[in-house]
Amino acid sequence: LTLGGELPRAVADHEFTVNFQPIVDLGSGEVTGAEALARWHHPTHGLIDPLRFLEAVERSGLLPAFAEAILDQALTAARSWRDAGFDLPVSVNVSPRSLLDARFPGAVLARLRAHDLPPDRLVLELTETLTLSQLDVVDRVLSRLRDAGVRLALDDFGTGYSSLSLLSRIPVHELKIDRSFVDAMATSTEAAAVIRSTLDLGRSLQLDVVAEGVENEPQRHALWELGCGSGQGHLFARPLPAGALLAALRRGS
Ligand code: G
Ligand code: G
Ligand code: NA
Repeated sequence: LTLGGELPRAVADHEFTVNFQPIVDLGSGEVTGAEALARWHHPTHGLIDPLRFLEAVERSGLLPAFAEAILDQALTAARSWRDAGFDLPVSVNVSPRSLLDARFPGAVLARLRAHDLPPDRLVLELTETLTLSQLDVVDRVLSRLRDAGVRLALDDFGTGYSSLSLLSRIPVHELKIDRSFVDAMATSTEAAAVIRSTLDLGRSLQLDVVAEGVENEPQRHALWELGCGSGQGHLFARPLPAGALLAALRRGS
């Protein structure tokens, strides 16, 4: 990737934007939240997906500035929905490296105060790529956020090597079932078993469970029958700009 050299300009010129994918109640279809997904509006390459630039951002010294820009846009959106009468929590993806940065919790809590939002309106989505040797630092960072009332989710649950040991070390409020399992659940006994086990775990530990990548009605129905209350995916909506999501909320769709 040769885009790395352009990152300072991209941050300075606010070329990073965020789209929001609704999270819905799988029974009623009601929107119960939204996940912020970063995009790079590159002046000549157009819209670039995070998978093509996140690694470069994480390797650069610009991760704190990037993360703060994304968080700020996510909270601006949550504030605007709340002001319009839709009090939805917003979920923001966090790079593992941010969790090793002792300044991260303070920065997050300062942004919440700046937008005058209660901490429980923010869900931080963590991935399982954290290594156990880093857990002491990560634990301190996350405890500060959790104690302040910020909600934590384990993303792509079931795909990592350490899902269960991670869960025992880092208490979270929510598990997100990786879309690979939803995609395969109709044809793979193993995928369906992972989903059932995750839902059991969620019930035992009183965690919310959200299914990702729900693309069709049979998947929605099967998940609902298994006791999965929430989901997101193309069946409901693709990631949308904040204003378009608000318009959809106002239409009631
Ligand atoms: O929306 P899309 O399919 O392009 O997202 C690809 C991946 O990038 C997703 O797995 C998502 O978790 C990750 N991602 C999207 N936005 C952000 C972000 O703001 N920060 C981090 N760290 N990851 C993100
Ligand atoms: O796991 P994570 O939250 O990082 O993944 C979010 C990614 O999944 C985003 O890139 C988003 O665009 C993508 N996505 C969202 N809904 C669907 C879907 O229904 N099907 C597929 N294939 N991808 C989806
Ligand atoms: Na995510």
